[in-house]
Amino acid sequence: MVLDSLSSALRATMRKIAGASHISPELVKELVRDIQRALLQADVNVKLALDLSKRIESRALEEKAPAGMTAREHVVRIVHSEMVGALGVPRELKPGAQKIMLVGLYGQGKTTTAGKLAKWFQSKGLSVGLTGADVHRPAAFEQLSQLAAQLNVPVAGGGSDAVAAAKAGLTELGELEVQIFDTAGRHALDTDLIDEMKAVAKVIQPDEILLVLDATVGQQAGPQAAAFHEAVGVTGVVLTKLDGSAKGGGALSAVAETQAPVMFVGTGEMLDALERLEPDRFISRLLGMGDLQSLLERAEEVMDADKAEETAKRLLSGKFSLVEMREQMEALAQMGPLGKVMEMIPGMASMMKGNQAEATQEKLERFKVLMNSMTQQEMENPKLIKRSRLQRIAAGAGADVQEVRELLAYYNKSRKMMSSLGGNRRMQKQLMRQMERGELNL
Ligand SMILES: Nc1nc2c(ncn2[C@@H]2O[C@H](COP(=O)(O)OP(=O)(O)O)[C@@H](O)[C@H]2O)c(=O)[nH]1
Ligand SMILES: [Mg+2]
Repeated sequence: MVLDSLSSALRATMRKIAGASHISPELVKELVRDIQRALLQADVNVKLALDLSKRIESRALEEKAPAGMTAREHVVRIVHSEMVGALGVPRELKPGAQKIMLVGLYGQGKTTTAGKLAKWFQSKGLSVGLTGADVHRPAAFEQLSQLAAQLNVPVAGGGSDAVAAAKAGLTELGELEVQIFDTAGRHALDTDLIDEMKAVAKVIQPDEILLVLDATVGQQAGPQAAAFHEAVGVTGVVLTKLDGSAKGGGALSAVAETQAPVMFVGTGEMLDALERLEPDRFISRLLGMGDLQSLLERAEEVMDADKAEETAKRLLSGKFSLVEMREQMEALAQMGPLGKVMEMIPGMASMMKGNQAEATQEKLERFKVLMNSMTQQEMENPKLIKRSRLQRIAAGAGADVQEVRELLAYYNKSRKMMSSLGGNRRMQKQLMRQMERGELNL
């Protein structure tokens, strides 16, 4: 795994979420601090790290988990999606015929990447040719030729004139589906280099101009990407030497910030050490989402049993406020159409006539809206709801007072049913057993 230390710090943080019994604001703050620290240690720009962690914090505190997702899982998803977003919009090379020109400064990994890309396209079943247009370093053509021999792909170019080398590639290897052009670097992006890149690009007419950048420069990769883009218009970036570079996070995020898509990362000197950068999968691996998923699921089993028992105890002890009733309604809603749920409760099916279940379902939806305009105090102690409060609640939900009365009547009926169950020991036991088996979810 590339970005080892960033990954292990983030994984530890994510495990904290998965293992938490519940997500409190304090926990969210702690997680966000952990994430910030991990990002800063991986050389991610301070402002970016702060922005990112702030967004994670406010979403984790404010957004409600969608139905069917637990709060813990939801927070994990938020971290994941924000980090994917920070990697920018993904782009991939088309898997067909094309001309690719590689540009970049000295020693960034252009020639190595030319070989790696050749191998990558080869593995997709495409014919590949390599052209060496780096005429500044005597050994450059020799290096490319060796890679070509290793891969068993034809090579063209060399000599002392970059434009002539590019032309030779076009004529000699023009029949091949994928043509990769390796070019010369310089110590800096000077006018000499810009002129040469432009002249060579004019001849090649490449479909892609990929900038090869060494990730060990860290955040400096950002301005470099921007400058190359300004000079020749790069269509994508290959970030090399991400293996073992503590500054990889800085390079990756800084380039992503320039809007230039990072398409591949180099993860070693060998020809197969090239990975397509798919933000979604990349971040999943960085956070250890695979392991996390099973951790979350296991936690789920434990929590559910705990929660069911707690609810059952509370109900049977006679505590049944609107809070419990809403929980019950939500649990019912998650189980599917009410008619089906009712069939599962002994004695209930025969009590329901015709489309009564459907009507009830609609009613419950309305009740939820009404409850949303109640205060926590009113939810916990419905007795407080007197005339003036009735009016306020109705107005807040865009309903009339009659509907709120209906809700309270329904609540009173449910409460009586619950307390009569409370007095019936046999019924209690059966209820508990059904809950334990997950057959009944009050
Ligand atoms: N560890 C590691 N080394 C790399 C990677 N890519 C290139 N290199 C090494 O970086 C050095 C310069 O690479 P080269 O392709 O010659 O760079 P160029 O001058 O841009 O053509 C060589 O020693 C390569 O083996 C990579 O992804 N990881
Ligand atoms: Mg080279």
